[in-house]
Amino acid sequence: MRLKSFTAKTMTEAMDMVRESLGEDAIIVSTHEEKGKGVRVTAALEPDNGPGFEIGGSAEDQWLQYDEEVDDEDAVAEEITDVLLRHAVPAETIDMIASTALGLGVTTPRIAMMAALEHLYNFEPIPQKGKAKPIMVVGTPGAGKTLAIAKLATRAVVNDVNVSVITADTKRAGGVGQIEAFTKLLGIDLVKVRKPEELKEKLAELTGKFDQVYIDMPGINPFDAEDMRFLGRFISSAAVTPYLVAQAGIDSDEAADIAKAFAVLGVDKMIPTRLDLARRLGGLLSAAHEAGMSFADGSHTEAVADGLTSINAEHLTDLFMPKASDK
Ligand SMILES: Nc1nc2c(ncn2[C@@H]2O[C@H](COP(=O)(O)OP(=O)(O)OP(=O)(O)O)[C@@H](O)[C@H]2O)c(=O)[nH]1
Ligand SMILES: [Mg+2]
Repeated sequence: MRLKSFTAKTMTEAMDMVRESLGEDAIIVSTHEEKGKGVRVTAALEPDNGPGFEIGGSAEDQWLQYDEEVDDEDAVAEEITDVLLRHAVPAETIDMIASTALGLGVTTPRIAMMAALEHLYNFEPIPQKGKAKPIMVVGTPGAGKTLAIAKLATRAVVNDVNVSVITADTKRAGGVGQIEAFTKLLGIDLVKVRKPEELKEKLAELTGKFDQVYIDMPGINPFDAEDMRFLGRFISSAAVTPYLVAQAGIDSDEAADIAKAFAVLGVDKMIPTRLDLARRLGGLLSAAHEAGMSFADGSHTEAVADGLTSINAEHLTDLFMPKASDK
């Protein structure tokens, strides 16, 4: 089975392109709105059903050769189950993903996995250009919040977006210094706040002047009521979009409990980090599933210049089932 992506101004146009090129049997694997560009639909088709397949084409319109087909849908579900077991995904989640994949009538494990993940999880890449609400990163100590802010601010500066960075990590020794090292390099002033009221005031000042404001928060213990009250006051002090910075590789139950605690404060998107350091990604699926978190962008390296990567179903599938050429 092969995949093809179509980009058009509207969903109807993109669907027409899918139908024209692949016929009525095409399976829609994913749909994404791309700001300024339109809609991108990725569709797949069993080779038996399609016109002659050829590898090649332009970058935007390319057949991608994925892993081999297997005998039948049961074999697909088995392969997906094996992969998820290796990633320490809880049994219930495995059943959910495997049965969704089974219902698709697809015989290529990677495609089935991708379509199942697209169907079951939400993906909301962090806006890269244009004006968005201030972005606040929250999470447990050491999860990768400050590095994520440094990556986001760097990407914004490279894209000519006028950015400002605020830190509320002002109590801990070295908290300010760490983010300041990045903002200095980028030539951005660092604004320090201690209290929610100060954040509100500063945001009122900065929002008109800057296209995007990023807010770095101190590490929070989600099981400590005092910590959570502190964070809750910051989140509700102004119209900000909070993102949970969630490190990959931790136990599924633990990851789900952490995500659920932050979800209570209205956090519903997450930035998985340390994807390069983790061998088991079950925790991320549990956090997404149990706390209703969308996947935003992910961090794969400790190098600021490498930035964050927006996560979609295909990308998530790559993490679980690397393509043969990546192995
Ligand atoms: N390899 C790798 N290292 C990472 C990644 N994200 C963060 N780190 C490293 O993890 C450590 C902690 O990252 P920080 O960004 O300081 O984490 P934090 O959440 O701001 O920590 P606190 O402010 O202390 O709560 C640093 O050494 C980072 O370089 C990642 O995706 N990959
Ligand atoms: Mg930090």
